[in-house]
Amino acid sequence: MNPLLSKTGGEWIGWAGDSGGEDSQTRQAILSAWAKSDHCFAVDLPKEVAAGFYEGYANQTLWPVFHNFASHLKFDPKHWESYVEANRLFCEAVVNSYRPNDLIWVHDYHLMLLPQMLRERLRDAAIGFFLHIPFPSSEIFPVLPRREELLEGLLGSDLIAFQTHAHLQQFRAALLRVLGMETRIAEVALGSRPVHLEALPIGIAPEEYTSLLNSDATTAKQYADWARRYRGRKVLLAVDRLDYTKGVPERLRAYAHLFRCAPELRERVVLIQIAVPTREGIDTYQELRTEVNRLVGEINGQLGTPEWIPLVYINRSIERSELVALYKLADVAWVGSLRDGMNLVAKEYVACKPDGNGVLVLSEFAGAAAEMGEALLINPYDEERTAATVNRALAMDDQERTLRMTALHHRVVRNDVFRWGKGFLASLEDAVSNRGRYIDTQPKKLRPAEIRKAYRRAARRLLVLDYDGTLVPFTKRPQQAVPPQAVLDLLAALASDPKNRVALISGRSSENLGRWFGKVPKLFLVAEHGSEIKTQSASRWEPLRPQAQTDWKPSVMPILEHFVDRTPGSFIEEKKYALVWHYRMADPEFGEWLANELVSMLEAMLAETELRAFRGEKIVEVKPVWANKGEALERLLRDVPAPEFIFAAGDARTDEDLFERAPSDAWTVHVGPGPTRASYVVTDFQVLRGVLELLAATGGVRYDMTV
Ligand code: GDG
Repeated sequence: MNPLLSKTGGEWIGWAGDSGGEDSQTRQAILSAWAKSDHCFAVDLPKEVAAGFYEGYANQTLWPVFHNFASHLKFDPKHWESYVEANRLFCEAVVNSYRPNDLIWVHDYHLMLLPQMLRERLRDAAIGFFLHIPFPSSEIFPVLPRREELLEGLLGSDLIAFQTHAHLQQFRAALLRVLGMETRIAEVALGSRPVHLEALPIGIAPEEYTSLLNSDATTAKQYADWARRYRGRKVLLAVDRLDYTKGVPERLRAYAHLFRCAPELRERVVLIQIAVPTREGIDTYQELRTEVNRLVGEINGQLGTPEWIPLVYINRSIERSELVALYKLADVAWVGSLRDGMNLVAKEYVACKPDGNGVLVLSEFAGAAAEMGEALLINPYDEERTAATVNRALAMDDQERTLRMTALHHRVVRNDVFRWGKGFLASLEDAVSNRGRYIDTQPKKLRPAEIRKAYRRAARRLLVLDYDGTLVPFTKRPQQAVPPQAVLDLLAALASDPKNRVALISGRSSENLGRWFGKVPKLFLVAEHGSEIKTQSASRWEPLRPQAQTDWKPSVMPILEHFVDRTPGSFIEEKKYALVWHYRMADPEFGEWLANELVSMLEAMLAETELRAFRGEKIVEVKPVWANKGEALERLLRDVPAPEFIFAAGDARTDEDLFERAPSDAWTVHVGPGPTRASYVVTDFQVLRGVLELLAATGGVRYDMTV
C-alpha cells in the first residue's frame, strides 16, 4: 500500500502494532513523524483491547476459519468484545478525519465491522472494503462464531472486493446460507442501496524491486557473494511468514522426499527458506516453530555433508536488498501455501526475472494461481508429486523456462498495484454513483389525486395486480384465501372498462385461479408467477414458453420430501411448472435455517439447468428462470400496445421482477414494508384496494365504492 499511497495521496489510519503502554515521548515523536512525512495516523488501542482484537478474534478465530483451518479455531466471547471495540475505535478515528467526498477504503479481516459502523455515522460516505485473505467455502464459514454480525458489518460498504472470483462466489454463498440473502453475480441489492461485489487481484509495485535489482550496490554485492558461494548448485528459494497456512513443514517434507526419489540431486541443490517470525504469542504458531525446527535439524542432520548444507534456514526478517538478491539468485521459487489470499512473493520473484531466467513453482491454493497459469502448479499436500514437480522445474530447458517466465513477467508488470488501486477506487466511485440512482428512486407515498388524474387522461391502460398480500391478507393455508365478493366486484368493474386491460398475476396454479376468478368477465389471468397465461379471448391456458419441461420434478421432489420429513408443519405444493416447499407453520427460526440449507443444496444441484430455487414469503420455490412476473409483463404488453397508463402492484419478492421490467413512467406500487424497486408504496392491502376502488369509480363505469 505504501507505494500506492505515495502516488495517489490519502491518509493511512492504522494500529501502530504496539499495545500503547505508557505514552513515552519517543513513541509520540515517532507517531508525529509518521503523520507528517507518510500521512500515517495511529489509532491507539488499550492493551487488553489490542490483545483480544489482534491475537484473539482476528488471528485465532477469523484467520484459521478464513483459511479453511476450522480445527485451529479458538473463540472467546471476550475477544469478540475487543474486536467490536477496536472496530469502534477505528470508526471514531475515521469519522474524525473524514471530509465530505472522501473515499474510505477499509482493509482486511481485522475491520469487518467497520463499514457498517461507518455507514451509521456517515450515511452518504463512499465506503469500500478489500479482503486480502481468502473467503472460506460455505461449508466452513458458518462455523464462525458471530458470523451474522460480520456479514452485516461488511454490507455497510458500497463495494466489497476480493482477490479472486472464487472467493467472491463463496461470499455470495455465505450470504445466502447465513442471512438467506439472494444476490446477483456482482451485486447485493439492499433495498435503497446496492453493494457491489468485485474480484480485484492485488499486484505489486515492480520498480520497488527492479530498482534495487539494477542499481543498488548492497544488492549487487550480496548477489555476487552468494552466486560465488552457490556456484555449481541450483538454488531453490522459499519466503514466508512462519504461518501454518504457508505450508512450510509440507515443503520441507517434500524437499526431503526429492532426494529420496532423485538421489543424484544430492550436493547439487540448496533450499534457502526464509521464515519470518509472526504472531508468536499464539500457541499454534509456537507449535509450528517447534515442528519446523525439528524438520530443519532432521534434513540437515540426515542429508548434509561437510561440503553441503541442503537447507539454509533463516528464521528472521531480512533486508529488502537481500531479498532482491535472493530473488535474482534463485533458479526456482517455491510457493507452497496451503491456502493464501494472493501471495505476493510469487509476484515479486517474477518481477525480478526480466530475462525470463527462473521457474515459479506455485500452490494451486494461492490466489495467485488464478492469474499465473504459466507457473508449475502443485498440490502442496501431495508430497510425492510436489517433489516430482520441483525436480521438473530444476531440469526445465532454457526455451520452456524463458517462455513461461516471460509471459508471467509481462503480466505481473502490467497488473501492478497502481492498476489495482485505480481499479478499486474507480469501482468504488461507480458504486456510489449507482447508489445515487437508487436513492433518487426511493419509493414515494401514493397520492390518490395524482394517480386519478393520470388514470382519467389515459385512453389505453394496463393494470397488473398480484393477489395474496396485495388484494387480500395472507392466511395460514393458501386455500383459505378465497376472494371476498368485494374483490371480485372490484376486479369486474376495472376489467369491464373498455379502456382497461386487467391482469391478475399470481404464484397460484392455473386451476386455482380459474376456480376463483374464471367467472370475472374480461379478466386476464397469469398463473405460477408467469408460467401460464389465460387471455380474455383464449379459452384455454397457454404456457409462456411453449416447450416448457417438467421432467425434472421426480429428481427434485425427494429432496423437498426430505425437508418435509424434517420440518413438522411444512408441506409441498405441486404446481404445473414448479414445486414449492411451504414452511409458514413451522417453528420460525428452524424454518428459516432449513430454507437456507435447502436453497444452497438446490443451488449447487440446479446450477447447470434452467431451474432456480427462490425464497419467497415462507416458501422455497423451484421453477424455471423464465417463469417470472417480469417476463409475464412483457407478454401482456404485446396485447396492449403502447399503453398510456400502467399500474403494477405487489407485495413480495416475486413482484420485484415486475417492477424492474415495467417502463420508468409506470405506476409501480409496493404493498407493505420492506425494500423495493417500486416507485410508490402503500401500507397494506386495504389501502391498495381503496386506490383501485377510486380508479374504478373514476373510469366512467358505474361502480359503488364499498370502503
Ligand atoms: C496477506 C495475505 C496477500 C517476507 N519476508 C520478508 C519480507 N517479506 C514480504 C514479502 C511479501 C510480504 O512480506 C508477504 O506477503 P504475502 O502475500 O506472501 O503474505 P501475507 O503477509 O500473508 O499477506 C496474502 C497479501 O496480504 C496482500 O494482499 O497476498 O495472501 O495473506 O511482500 O516480500 N520482506 C522483507 N524481508 C523479509 O524477510 N523485507
